[in-house]
Amino acid sequence: MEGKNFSNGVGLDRVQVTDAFWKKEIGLVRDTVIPYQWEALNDRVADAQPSYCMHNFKVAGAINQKREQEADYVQPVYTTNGFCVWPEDPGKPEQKFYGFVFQDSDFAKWIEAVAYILEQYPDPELEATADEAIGIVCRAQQPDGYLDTFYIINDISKRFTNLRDHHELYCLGHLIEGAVAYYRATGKNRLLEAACRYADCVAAHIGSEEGRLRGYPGHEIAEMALAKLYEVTGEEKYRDLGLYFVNERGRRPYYFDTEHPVSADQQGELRYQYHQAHLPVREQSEATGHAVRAVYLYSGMADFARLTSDEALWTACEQLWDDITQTKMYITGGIGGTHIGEAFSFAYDLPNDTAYAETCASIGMIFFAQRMLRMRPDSKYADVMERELYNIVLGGMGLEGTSFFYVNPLEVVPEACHKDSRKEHVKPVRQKWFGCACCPPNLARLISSIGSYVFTETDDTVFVHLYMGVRMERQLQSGMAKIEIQSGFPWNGNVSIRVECGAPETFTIALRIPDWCAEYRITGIDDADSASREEKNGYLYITRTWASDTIQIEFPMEVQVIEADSRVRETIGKAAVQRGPIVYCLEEADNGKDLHLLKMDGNARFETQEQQIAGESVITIRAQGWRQQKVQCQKLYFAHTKTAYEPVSLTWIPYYAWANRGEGEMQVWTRI
Ligand code: FUB
Ligand code: ZN
Repeated sequence: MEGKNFSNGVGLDRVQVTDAFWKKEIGLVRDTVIPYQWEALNDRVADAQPSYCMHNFKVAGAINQKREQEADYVQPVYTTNGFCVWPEDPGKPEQKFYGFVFQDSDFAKWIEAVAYILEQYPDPELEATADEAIGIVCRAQQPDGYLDTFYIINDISKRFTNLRDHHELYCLGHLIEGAVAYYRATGKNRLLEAACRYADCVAAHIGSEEGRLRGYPGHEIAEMALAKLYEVTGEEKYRDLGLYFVNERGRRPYYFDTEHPVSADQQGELRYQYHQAHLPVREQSEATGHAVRAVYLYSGMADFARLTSDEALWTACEQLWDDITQTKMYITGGIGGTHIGEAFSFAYDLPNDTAYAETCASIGMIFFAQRMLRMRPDSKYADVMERELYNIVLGGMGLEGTSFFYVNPLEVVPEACHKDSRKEHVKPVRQKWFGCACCPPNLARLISSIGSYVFTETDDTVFVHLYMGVRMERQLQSGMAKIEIQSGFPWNGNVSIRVECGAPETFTIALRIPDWCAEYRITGIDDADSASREEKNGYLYITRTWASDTIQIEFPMEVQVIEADSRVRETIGKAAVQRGPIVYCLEEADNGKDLHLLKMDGNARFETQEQQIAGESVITIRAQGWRQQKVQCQKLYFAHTKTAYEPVSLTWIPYYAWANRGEGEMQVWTRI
């Protein structure tokens, strides 16, 4: 692999977010989302679907305690289909497991977000709540390290019998991610030890050694989590377990068939695609199946490609990346064209009104992009990272921080969501919480750690992938250098970078040139001082001797009218509006009902203006367009005559800000 000069991440211990836009988002996570989610995990949010997450840990802990006290204690055994919401009063049967089988992961994602916040904003009260929660979780752990409340409560003898569906390894993965983050933030290792013990327990039961189950996770994430655990502990056993999971997937005979014998008519390989288990991973080049699972797997593959310098694994990752971004990704960055299996559809099948585009899947794309960037800095990865961030990630949460989208459509007609069961998954307004609440805490952990996505670095180069106000420190031979970025993103493309070195030193700063920017301007570097500049793979490399210098870059943010490849049937004859990293949409609140009757003019004068949406200042776009006039006709069908239009003013708002003014129509793609 190209010189193997891989980059390192630059974590929150060295990056401080100073950006007004992102500080507000992080503040929302700290002050609103985290406390709200803690209430949700404890089932204290009125009118929201209960989580039962902490309830389950408490029950599992009590069962543990009882076992210790009564040697002949008999565990409760319940019939379950894996998604057990019990019909009885949830207040009474304390010893039962409630909710989805992966409910434990809600805690893990919450504690991860808490950790990122504590790393940036020490808060003894929040830390005490977190420690208390960790105590509840750790009390549920079995003597041999097993830690999944579903089986601890229901029937521990059945653990590891349904790796395909029962998410024990998914919960392990999230637990590791949360535990590593908490350890890094606080130095406390109680949860990290619990995660290591659970990983050890899994390794004792699953693997290629004689007598172990040759299984792998039905829902990926343990792969990338184990890579992280290896990097933080230095324990090769965690690297080996993660790599085993990656290598085992797709091997024949299919492991899942040993768990779930299939009838002859079910033998097709299609069903393995759901789990990305249809082929050994190095032979995969098309993204298939459940979109979140897929991108979590690809992120783990990228980790192991880097950790083991595995060229074939890298090539597969790159092909999968290109397949997604060139044929299966919405303009918003959403992935997963069909709600059936929450999955990728076939190439170019990107319906707007039935899109799945799960929030978690876009977060997974950011993980994937970050890992690809560490191996080979190419702006194609960071461009997508930015697209995901400013559109799906921000849009996944209400501007107030207490309502969320799971599915992120590009076109909504509320009546259709209410009356058409094919669109049941599409919600016209954000929800307070979900029974299956994977997305909200995923958003919290991503937004709170956003500073760690800005840079990667090698010995001689600092790569800037995202533009936001940050301060970063970098060790040089002569001491610490400070790099400070100020940026007007996402509303204007003015960026200034100040470098302060103790003594002059030569190194490279590589700046991403965003894909939406045709021409940029750079000032502040004196060309005569032999600054070497080179554009490579979408980055401007500036190599010079830095002392105390400031450079200014301007990436002009023009309004762009975007068309899709003609193979995307859903968008033929339509266009979308984008400005800088922000994709725009039309909403009923500004443009009236029946958005499908509106038509835009690609050559119109697009004017930008600042506008308040639900108390938040955003830049909106206006242009002259038309509204098709209704034909007053008795019949459903009639002979075509000239279509009549009336001129109207069209107003686009940032996609991320939609559905903050009540229920109404929305569309990203408009007739042109
Ligand atoms: O299966 C766990 C999570 O729930 C998945 O990542 C989501 O897609 C949802 O199915
Ligand atoms: Zn989700």
